[in-house]
Amino acid sequence: MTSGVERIKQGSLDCWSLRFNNSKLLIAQQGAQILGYGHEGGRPIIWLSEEARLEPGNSVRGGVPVCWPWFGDLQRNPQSIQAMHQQPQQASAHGLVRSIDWSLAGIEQHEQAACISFSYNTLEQPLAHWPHAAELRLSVRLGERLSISLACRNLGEQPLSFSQALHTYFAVSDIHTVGVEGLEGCDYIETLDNWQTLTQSGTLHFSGETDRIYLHPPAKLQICDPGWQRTINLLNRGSQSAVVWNPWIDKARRLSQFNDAAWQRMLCIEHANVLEDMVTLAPASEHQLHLDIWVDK
Ligand code: TA6
Repeated sequence: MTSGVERIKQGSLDCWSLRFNNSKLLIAQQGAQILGYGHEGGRPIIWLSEEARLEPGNSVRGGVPVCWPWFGDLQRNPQSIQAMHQQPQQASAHGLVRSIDWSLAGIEQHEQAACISFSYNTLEQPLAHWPHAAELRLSVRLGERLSISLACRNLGEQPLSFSQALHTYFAVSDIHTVGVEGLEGCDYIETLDNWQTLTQSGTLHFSGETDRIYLHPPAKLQICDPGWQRTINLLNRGSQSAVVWNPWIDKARRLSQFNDAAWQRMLCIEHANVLEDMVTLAPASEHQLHLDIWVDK
């Protein structure tokens, strides 16, 4: 068993390369954003746009963007989350921390894994128009599985309300042939059709733009990819909402850092706490969102 952690530059971003046996992972200090994960000589498990702009201050398309202290459009969030921001109408999508540097909190490598963690403390690095005291910690453990955890601690004297997501982009052989198992029977919000609530019947397959918020899905989901003869397993704790997104043809053309044909090779399954699953933390308390990812051949 060999593991290693090496600091590297990727584009203009300060990154770390983690290795464990034949697994490899790339993570950027900016946004504590995982930019890639896979096995040596194998196909990627986590997808990064071939047009990704790896430049400071720029959100990067792909990997695992951390969406916090809100997910999506702030004005689509519960009032208590909107009220945490001084100018909610001006706020950009997916929160404030995915395109700014976090602090390196720790590196560890041993026989069983290579680990790295980053923290973001709003008392030390204040966030524009969001004057609240909180500390985030993003921890990654690269072993036989990839384990990601996002912890948020309320450092203030008032309750802290937020929504969040690990906005994970997965690599797939062909979106037309992929199925997502585990969602059958789950209610979901169809954001592309008046945000109405519908119920998933059977395996989720894809035949058009898909942008759904699944409510109370099971802890384990699977991406079944017959083209690459693999199943990506996703096991989460701490999230009761999962966003499933593929832009398909037309939206792909409108997206930044996104090749017109890339929609066929990616799928987002985002473990989140959004809408009724938002988080409100009492002073000094902490919330943790964990995600384990591994592939069965
Ligand atoms: O998670 C789904 C989503 O909200 C989509 O609607 C799309 O906007 C995607 O996130 C990408 O958002 P971004 O701001 O990274 O381009």
